[in-house]
Amino acid sequence: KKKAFIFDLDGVIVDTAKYHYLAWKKLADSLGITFTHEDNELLKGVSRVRSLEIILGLGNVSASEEDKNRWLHQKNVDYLAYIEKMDENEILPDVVRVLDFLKDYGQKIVLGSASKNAKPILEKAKIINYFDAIVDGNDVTNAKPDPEVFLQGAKNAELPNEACIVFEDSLAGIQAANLANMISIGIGDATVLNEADFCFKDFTKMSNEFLLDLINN
Ligand code: B16
Ligand code: MG
Repeated sequence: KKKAFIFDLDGVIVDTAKYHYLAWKKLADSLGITFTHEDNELLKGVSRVRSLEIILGLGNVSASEEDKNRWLHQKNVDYLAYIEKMDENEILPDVVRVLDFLKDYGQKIVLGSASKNAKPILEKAKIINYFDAIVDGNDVTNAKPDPEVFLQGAKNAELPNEACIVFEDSLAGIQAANLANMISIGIGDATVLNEADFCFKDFTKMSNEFLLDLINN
């Protein structure tokens, strides 16, 4: 059967969370806000604007719109400097095996990411050509757990929501997939992603037989 497999980007295809962290950390330091790796977990799958609000909240800092916009801009400039050097070596293990398998079976491959930098990242990783549709932070107004990004993905793939399978590393993303009536597959820690229909530590743990079951059922 024809299904659409919707991939989140950060944490599913590539590990850009470390670069987001470094860029946010620089800003937090400059504002005298303590920002740890643990705090960074709160930002996974969360939009850029919302991430800044969370960080300012950690330090009880209030700021004008003008300051916030300047900081958002600077964070992105710093983040872009990190991803500038990215290449296909940063694709997470077995992602390409899964993409190839799905392509071989004639399945649709879609990106559903909150990032406004998704396209350049897919280009640098040299996998943009796998995607039949790309929906990212530039296309949606409502952030996950709102299902907008995945609903738009299904629409662009011209398939009903029930024929979509979502791979996500954030709980907000799993909730968004569930709200969209799609099959939700967590990539990461099953105790965190406890609302997912299925969960795998990473793609190396996901067999071709499992993928075939998703295609056929
Ligand atoms: P940008 P995903 C999300 O990507 C990240 O997980 C999140 O940490 C980030 O703040 C967000 O993209 C926005 O990214 O600043 O590049 O627009 O996991 O939905 O692929
Ligand atoms: Mg993610």
